[in-house]
Amino acid sequence: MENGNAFDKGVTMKKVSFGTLILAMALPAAAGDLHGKLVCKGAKDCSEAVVYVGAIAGKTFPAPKDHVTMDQKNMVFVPHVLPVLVGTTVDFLNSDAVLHNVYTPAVCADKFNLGTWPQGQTKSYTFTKECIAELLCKVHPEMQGFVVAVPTPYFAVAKADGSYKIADVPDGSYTVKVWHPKLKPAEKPATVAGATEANFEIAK
Ligand SMILES: [Cu+2]
Repeated sequence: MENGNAFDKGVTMKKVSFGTLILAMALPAAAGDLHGKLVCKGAKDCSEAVVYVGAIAGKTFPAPKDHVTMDQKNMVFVPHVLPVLVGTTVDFLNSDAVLHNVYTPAVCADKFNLGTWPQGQTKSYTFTKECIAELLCKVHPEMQGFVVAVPTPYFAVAKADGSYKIADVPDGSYTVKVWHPKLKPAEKPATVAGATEANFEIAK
């Protein structure tokens, strides 16, 4: 009996190894940087633009375990525009000695009102839906920021000059979208095969 079991185990292990090898050969990890240049007509520059891959049919991404921080420092939201994958928890840190009162009018973020909290502490909100959440402060009307919750982990904020790069996008056909707080959103299909370029012009 014991010998028989040992023999079976040996055979099984060989099969698993062989199967894994075939799988690894059949699925080459083909991916590339999706990159390009935006022209942001009517805006100061492109530094507030978010470029991202739209929802992929039949594909979901697990909620990230790591939280992302949005700071309130020297009376501004830092970063001003924060793209995250849907499911991400954002920790709103108050780095100022004054009290802020962070809230959003966005229905897709439950119109959250986090209230006020002391310097050095955080309050959190988990973005469970695709959402553009404008962040405001009831105490300081000049404060404004954005959390942009997107359906894929493939996103980037453009540089002021409009250049952007989204690293390691798996090969495939996608809809690439651009959002800017002051300009009309845009989108276009793009087939990623290795390093791929997609350029956009957005305007008011
Ligand atoms: Cu404030």
